[in-house]
Amino acid sequence: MKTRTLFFSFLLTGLLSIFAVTESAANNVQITGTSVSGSNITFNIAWDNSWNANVAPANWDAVWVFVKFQDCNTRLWAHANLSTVAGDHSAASPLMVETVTDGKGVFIRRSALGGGNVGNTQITLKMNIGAGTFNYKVFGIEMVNVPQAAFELGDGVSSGTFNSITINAASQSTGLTSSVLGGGAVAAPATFPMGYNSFYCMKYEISQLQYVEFLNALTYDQQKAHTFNDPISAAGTYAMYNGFGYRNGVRIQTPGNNAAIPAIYACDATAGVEGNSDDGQGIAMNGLNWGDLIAYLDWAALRPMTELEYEKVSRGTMPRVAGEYAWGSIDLANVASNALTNQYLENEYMTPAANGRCTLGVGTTSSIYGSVRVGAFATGTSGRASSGAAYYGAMEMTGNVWERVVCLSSAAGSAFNGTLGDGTITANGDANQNTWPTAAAATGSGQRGGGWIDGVAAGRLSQRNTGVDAARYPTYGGRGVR
Ligand SMILES: [Ca+2]
Ligand SMILES: [Ca+2]
Ligand SMILES: [Ca+2]
Repeated sequence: MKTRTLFFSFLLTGLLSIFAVTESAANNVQITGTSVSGSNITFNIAWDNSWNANVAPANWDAVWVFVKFQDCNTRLWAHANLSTVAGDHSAASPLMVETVTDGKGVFIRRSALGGGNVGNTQITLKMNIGAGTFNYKVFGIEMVNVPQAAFELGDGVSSGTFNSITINAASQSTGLTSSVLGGGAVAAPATFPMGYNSFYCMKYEISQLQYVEFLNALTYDQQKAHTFNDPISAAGTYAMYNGFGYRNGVRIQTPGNNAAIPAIYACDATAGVEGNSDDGQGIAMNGLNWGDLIAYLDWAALRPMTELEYEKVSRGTMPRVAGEYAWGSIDLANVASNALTNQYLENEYMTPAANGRCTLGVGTTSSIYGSVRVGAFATGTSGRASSGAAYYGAMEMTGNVWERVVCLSSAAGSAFNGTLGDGTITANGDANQNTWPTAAAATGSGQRGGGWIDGVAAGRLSQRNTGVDAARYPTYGGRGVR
């Protein structure tokens, strides 16, 4: 699997007729040239190293695209529903628009077998929103397709592992008992997403730029719920920590006004001027608690993954290997110190090029004491083991920041039925989707894959960490699925 990312930190604002359109880039997705005509929104999309393959893993990548619109009077952002009729949208070659039944976004992907960079390609989407004067913003998140397939669960040796069983169509349709699952798990009913059915998984952990874009679409109260320091704090205050910590450069560019006007956040890892090329836009967001993660996922109309889905995304259809990491082997070259080149830049990368590169076991004396750029191990020529890629092309499923998962540790976890986020969070900033483990208690959530400070065993594909933790912690981040 070849994946390589470049990051573009531009933020352009254009005035088109009465519409203000903000354009953004998340990871290396570039969305430019946005215009609105009636209910149609047109833009160009580009991203690097896209694929649609009929050889193993026989999947494709895609960009989950959703649109937010801001009422010019109330200044509140809302989620735009898109037409669920494929023929209402259009995409120039080589792309196609894949609609979803809830209309909360679309997947943009290659329409035919092929691979390589996708240059600026025009997309037009039909929105279903009422009349009014609005600003618009188009968001894009890179995803990998995870096809429907049976897969092996558990590795026989790792701490807390499930039993060595196969998850197949029958497992999903009938459920699994506690004794079949093993590992002290509670039973999984047929409604619990087990990873057998197809879904999409974010290619990368949530980046600092993506979190900034999320914060900047919230109200003051919602921002307050998802940052450590209040949005009213002075310009230059870091959002998640007191001071610059753990390579997290998200900070306040313009302070909010007490419970009325939200703050404006920016990436500024190299402190001084916000939004420069060396401001860590692509570094994995850290310091998130469960509530922060699921609010982001609800807002983006995604959902959290289950711990069984975590193993499917990572192992794919390959046979289990005792003690394996997300790249399917026990090769390990954890980057512990002083091997990070182009720090905070869009091409921050790790050396040397050995198999099993990952961000685990970073010590307190390291010059890298925090998460690194998502995709930092991948190059144009790297393979699965050298880039640390999971089977279907997702990156950093081992290490960097922990993957937060819905866990079969309690009834609160097994009740999860895969309800998708709907693009809207509460006035207080909470995710509010049926059966999701709640933000405050986090009961039913767990952690997979290890974080940058953890020992290497934590990165094992089948090691289960079922302890409930609702706190913000410097190695906590995450990603979503749909
Ligand atoms: Ca800067
Ligand atoms: Ca990770
Ligand atoms: Ca919601």
